[in-house]
Amino acid sequence: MLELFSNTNEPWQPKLPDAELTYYSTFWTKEEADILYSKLLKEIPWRQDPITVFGKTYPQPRLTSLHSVNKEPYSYSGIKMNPEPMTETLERILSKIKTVEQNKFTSVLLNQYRDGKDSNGWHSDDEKELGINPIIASVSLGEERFFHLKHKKDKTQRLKIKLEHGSLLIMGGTMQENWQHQIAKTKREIDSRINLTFRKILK
Ligand SMILES: O=C(O)CCC(=O)C(=O)O
Ligand SMILES: [Mn+2]
Repeated sequence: MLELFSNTNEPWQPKLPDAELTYYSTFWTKEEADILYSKLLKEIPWRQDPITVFGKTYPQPRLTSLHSVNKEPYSYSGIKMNPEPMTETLERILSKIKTVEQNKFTSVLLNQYRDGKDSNGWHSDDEKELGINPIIASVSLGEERFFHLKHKKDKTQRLKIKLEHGSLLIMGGTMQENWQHQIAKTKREIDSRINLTFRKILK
């Protein structure tokens, strides 16, 4: 009887130095996540911007889109993104996140990894527009990919988390100051994945 009523969506909170992480593996059911995935694939004005890293410019290895409740731009890797408005689907996702995290998110950056060749290199979400110790809520839909994490100073501290379809990962504390993360390329034949990171972008 007890098992019948046990909460299968208890968050997982790994004990990490200098970071706070909370992972909900099935924040959305498979059915809900399937709907959100296909809506976003169709509705979002996906684009591929050129990025400049170490003086060289090439197409970003994934598609992106920025949406916001305000007009504040967001800059990273030499790209300045001006936001699109929020959509009904994005509002619906955000209102469910608010049931567990009351941070006043203003914006969401979406990534579409079309296949295993698409990736997101080592970085921290530490742009000045995010302020200190930002809280970032990261939603995963579609193909599972590994989220790699490494501590900036203590090289013994590394981990990878499989980000499942319909999952929610909340990054907080001093995580962006002390850790980097990436989505590495993979040679596996895989389908596409959509990631949404809700952020509070300050003026
Ligand atoms: O795709 C992910 O899970 C991470 C995305 C990310 O780190 C970012 O957009 O800053
Ligand atoms: Mn990031």
